[in-house]
Amino acid sequence: MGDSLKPNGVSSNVPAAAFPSSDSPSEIASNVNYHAQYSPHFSPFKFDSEQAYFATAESIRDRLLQQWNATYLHFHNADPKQTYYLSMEYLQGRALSNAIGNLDVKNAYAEALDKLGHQLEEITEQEKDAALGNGGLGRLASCFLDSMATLNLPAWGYGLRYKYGLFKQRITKEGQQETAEDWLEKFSPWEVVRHDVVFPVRFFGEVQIDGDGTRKWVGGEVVQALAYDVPIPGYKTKNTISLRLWEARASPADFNLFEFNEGNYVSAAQRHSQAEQICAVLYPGDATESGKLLRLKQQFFLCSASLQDMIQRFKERRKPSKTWLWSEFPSKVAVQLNDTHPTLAIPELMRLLMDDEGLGWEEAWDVTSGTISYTNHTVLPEALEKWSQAVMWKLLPRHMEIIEEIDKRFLGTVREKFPKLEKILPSLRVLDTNAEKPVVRMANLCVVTAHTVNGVAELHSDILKKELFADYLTIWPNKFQNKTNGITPRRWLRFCNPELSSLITKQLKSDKWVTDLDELSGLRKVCKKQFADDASFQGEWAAAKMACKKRLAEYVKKVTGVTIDPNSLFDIQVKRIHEYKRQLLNILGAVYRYKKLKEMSEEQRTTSTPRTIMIGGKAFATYTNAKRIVKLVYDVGEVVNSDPQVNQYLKVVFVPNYNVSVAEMLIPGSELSQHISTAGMEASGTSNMKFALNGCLIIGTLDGANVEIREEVGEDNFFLFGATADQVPNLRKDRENGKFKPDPRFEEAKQYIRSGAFGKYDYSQLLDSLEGNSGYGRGDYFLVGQDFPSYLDAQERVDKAYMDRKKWLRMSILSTAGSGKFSSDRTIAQYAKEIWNIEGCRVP
Ligand code: B1N
Repeated sequence: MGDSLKPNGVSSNVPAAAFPSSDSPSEIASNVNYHAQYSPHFSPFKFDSEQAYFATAESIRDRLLQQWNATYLHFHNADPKQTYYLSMEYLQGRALSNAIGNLDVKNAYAEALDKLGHQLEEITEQEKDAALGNGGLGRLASCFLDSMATLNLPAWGYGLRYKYGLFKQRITKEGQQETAEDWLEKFSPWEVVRHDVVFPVRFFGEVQIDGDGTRKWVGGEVVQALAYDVPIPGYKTKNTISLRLWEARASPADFNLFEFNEGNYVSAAQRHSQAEQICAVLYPGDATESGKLLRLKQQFFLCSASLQDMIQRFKERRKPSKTWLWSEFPSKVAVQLNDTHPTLAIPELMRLLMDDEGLGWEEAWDVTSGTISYTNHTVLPEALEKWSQAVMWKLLPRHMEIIEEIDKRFLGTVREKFPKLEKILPSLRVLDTNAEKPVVRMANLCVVTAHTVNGVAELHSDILKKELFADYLTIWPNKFQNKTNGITPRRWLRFCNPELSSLITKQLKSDKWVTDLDELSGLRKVCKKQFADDASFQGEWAAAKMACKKRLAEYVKKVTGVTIDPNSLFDIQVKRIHEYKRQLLNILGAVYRYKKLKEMSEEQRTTSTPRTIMIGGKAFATYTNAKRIVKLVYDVGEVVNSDPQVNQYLKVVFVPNYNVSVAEMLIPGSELSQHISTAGMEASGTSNMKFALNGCLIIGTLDGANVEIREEVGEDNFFLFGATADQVPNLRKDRENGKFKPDPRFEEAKQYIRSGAFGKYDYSQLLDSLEGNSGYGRGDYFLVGQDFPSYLDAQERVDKAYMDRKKWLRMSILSTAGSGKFSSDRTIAQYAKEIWNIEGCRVP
């Protein structure tokens, strides 16, 4: 204080220096100070938290840039086989805290910022989440990038640079309201635009046939794809890989200066704004699709730009020898399709190889199928992408020719080699020509082309083999694999839960678990008989959890105004709102609990287990029932939380705007989490893994990765309920035949809502979906009523277990101890070995 104003706003006597020569806090402070002054983004003389965030991010970026360039050069010279992960979604969350953690400079930066009058935590919270994804599928892609970098794999991600990411959610009395998420509002310090990396991407036009019969795609409109690279640092390694995000730019020639000069400003810029619309918004659906032309354009834009880039790099790295063959391509390049969203990579690679590089069909086909592999993430029929052939002929005429040829050749081969399949051939084909509106089935195109197809959890992969893709198994018995999903232990334990991390490291006498998560099984020792009384470890475990719960309680207070008691059981369900995920089962359970608490005497109540139920997640803007569920949770919370008879024993909170950063706050503070989808419908789930890793117990169905989590943590440490996947079809039939007898408790809970106990809003349409035998939006397709009694029974077991503090802590420790399998390092190592055939390439 008392200093005169300085242009960088820093009021201390820290000098400004461009490159820190060591990790000492004073050198780092000088470097941050340098950026505050010489990379200005704000008016001078200011150094508030926001300015400090940008300057700190730029200081970290300097370090990343050095490692990043070194990694690029190393890969270029070593020329290993490289994987390219193609995904329409990445849910990166915040980058600063993650980079500081991966670079292992947290203490140094905390001290440096302290010298500059700031707190590291308050600075990292300035960052907006990069939310270029909807949910699990996008977050998986981001966890995979972290693991690829940490395992030193030569692998890159490709995606789109959406201007607006996933919408921001506000909760009011009316329910959910969406507003645009302008994550680039004040620019992102993490992206580097590569003005030299630009590729043309064509849409529409027609196929021109030359005299020699060669075909070329010409005309239409051409949009430029410009590369923005985001550095992805590995944990305690120099390797820093790239997430390359494409942005759509119009060609300068598209600006009609003549029209502009005539005063027709809007039409002069029309082609410009059309081009730029391609990357304007993330498609906000999760597990549901709709045939939007713009979405198809986005998909093709990603595929075409990425493949052109890969081919250019392949050629560049081969230039010195001058003798190389296209047949070598699959031994240098692996392309992984994250669901069917980037399926157009298949016909686009065929086109580039045949029309631009002059390969014949057979040769191009071998290269394409040898390069591409496909991951399926859902069996929900409405989420299986199908594109209208008519739309495709218009937008991508050459690709439709190629798809027709793939379909034709597939038919020919099957008829020749598997004549017995003739009857079912129509369902196996890529083209669905019988439908009123002929479509291309993207999943079938992937299965027919890719050398490997995988599901994302054992149960899901079994369902793919037994149901969705069963008939392909005769043709390709070895094509189908399982790769159980995983999560990065860095973001999801080491960084988001420092209290528990330190305790684990202390107990295991090493932090090796951060890169070898199976090491956590060492914690089981403290739960063995001879350690059973290790009250001190249990006490420390409880203290770590309590610290996280208190932090979470403060957060909940800040964003909702609701006071929650850190001594109550923190019970959380956070994920996209969807009927198959059954948030409705959760809230009906809460309603039943509330009603019973009200009916109890004061004294009876004191024996019940106090609970705080937190629910969060975004509903697709046009998904009416999902939005009604959000409102119902809010309305129940309004009544319960202000009921003085009950609110010491029960709170119900809707946590707004669930995203990666909010998850980092919620998960460490959780004690019970709900993963309660109708069996067979959730392909894997990944938050279940994050919760278990943080010592949170799961109440769940035998669905997705729950099955494997239960195996790993032990069945005594998992609150299981509900029908199994193989029972579901018959249970649905029973319902249709009027054989289902609802439990009175289920009727009571629904009736209580219908009676208006939670306000005037008419919930009959939502509740009607749980009634009747069949019919659209009726007949309880997701079997909430069927599973309700066993759900309540499981909840009773939870209440009892929580009362036995030692037992609960033991279960919590065993949960973390059994989570080793769910590291994305394990998942990615399996992809690398069993699908991509790539090896580590560590920067020396
Ligand atoms: O992918 C996750 C799984 O853990 C989840 O169980 C699964 O539901 C999720 C269309 C999807 N499947 N399909 C999608 C996303 C966006 C979109 O437009 C479908 N998301 C999943 C990771 O494997």
